[in-house]
Amino acid sequence: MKTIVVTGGAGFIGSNFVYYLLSHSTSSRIVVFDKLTYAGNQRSLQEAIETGRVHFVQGDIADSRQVHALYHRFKPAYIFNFAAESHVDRSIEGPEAFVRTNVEGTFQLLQESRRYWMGLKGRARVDFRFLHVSTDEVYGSLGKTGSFSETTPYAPNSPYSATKAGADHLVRAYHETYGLPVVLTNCSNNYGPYQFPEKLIPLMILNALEGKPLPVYGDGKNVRDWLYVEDHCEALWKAMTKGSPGERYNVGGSNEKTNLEVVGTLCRQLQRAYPAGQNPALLEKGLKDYGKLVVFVKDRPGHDRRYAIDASKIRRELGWIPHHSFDTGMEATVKWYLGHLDWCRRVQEGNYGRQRLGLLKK
Ligand code: NAD
Ligand code: TDX
Repeated sequence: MKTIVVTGGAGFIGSNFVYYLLSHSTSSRIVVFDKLTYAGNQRSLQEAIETGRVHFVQGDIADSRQVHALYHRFKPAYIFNFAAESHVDRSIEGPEAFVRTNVEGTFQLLQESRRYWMGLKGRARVDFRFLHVSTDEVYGSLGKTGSFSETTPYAPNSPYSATKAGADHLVRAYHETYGLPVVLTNCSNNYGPYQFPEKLIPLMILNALEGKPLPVYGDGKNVRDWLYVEDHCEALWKAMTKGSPGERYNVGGSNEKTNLEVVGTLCRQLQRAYPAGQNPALLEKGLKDYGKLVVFVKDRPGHDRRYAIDASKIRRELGWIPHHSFDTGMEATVKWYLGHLDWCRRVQEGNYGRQRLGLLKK
């Protein structure tokens, strides 16, 4: 039985990936290694752990002893590295944690992967892979046209994307220098179940339900290329099992939307699922339309204007295609949040109050 290690598996994409593995890799043992920061929550894995196929270990990827113990104990065939500090706004206020986890943490995983892989023999050595989950933000910001391909030069603009870029360079170097069988993926914005409510879509859904302002940064015309998280999970599994060592794959949904369009879509979806006219929080304010809650607020410092991914390589070489349109994905997402308000309350409790993050203090 293959053991698959999922670092950061208690976070948004990691937990979705664990559920994906449970249904698509039915004979593997899954080990989640997660520090459980504010963004990680074992609650997100509750049903997965109940299957008996998922083993949870609390630990820090930047701690070499813990990482060594992880490899020694579980002898993984595959490592998926999702663990990261992931919120751009928080990286503006406190970049240190981003350097430690995203750069140093990835470095410690690579060091241990190399040591461990060198000690493997036969088939186990040939099959071993380290897949590093990265982002389109490493490529910087686009103008009105064009898209990021695998050969676009890096130009990260936030401390978050700079630390992700640093990690990507290390991953690449461990292949070039030591031959470590790594695969690198750079994906666009994900949305779906279990996303921590500091990110645009869940924040807007929860604020709207509570009749709170929907804070749109700047003019709301920044563009992101949205991908439903399950489609990302499928791309990662394909990249691991069919991709070639040393290769990089860009992943994106070709769903470019301005932030205002995203907020408009989710307000319409909410209106269908729970009309504002029946929501006491909106009735109290005399509002019959969630869209009336939109407010324009001070822009994010260094706010990237537009991201767009050219995913033709992974489509062509690995046969990956996204299955969710933006409308079906958003409908599923709104439904999920409406059905999981208890999860939302518990992950925020004592941790985060949906306050504005990432403004520079004078
Ligand atoms: P997230 O913030 O929801 O989850 C991150 C997880 O990593 C949490 O469970 C957290 O506890 C854990 N973690 C943090 N520091 C750790 C450490 N030092 N050791 C072990 N675990 C640690 O993030 P996400 O949105 O699920 O993103 C997962 C990965 O995908 C990240 O690497 C991110 O850069 C990348 N990515 C995210 C998106 C997106 O839209 N969310 C898009 C492209 C790529
Ligand atoms: O309250 C808000 N208002 C607003 O207008 C928030 C939280 C965000 N925004 C804007 C900023 C961005 O243009 O919405 C857009 C999306 O913001 P985030 O959800 O913070 O995502 P983004 O900065 O695009 O980064 C995300 O996608 C790439 C993930 O958080 C990263 O981890 C991933 O690498």
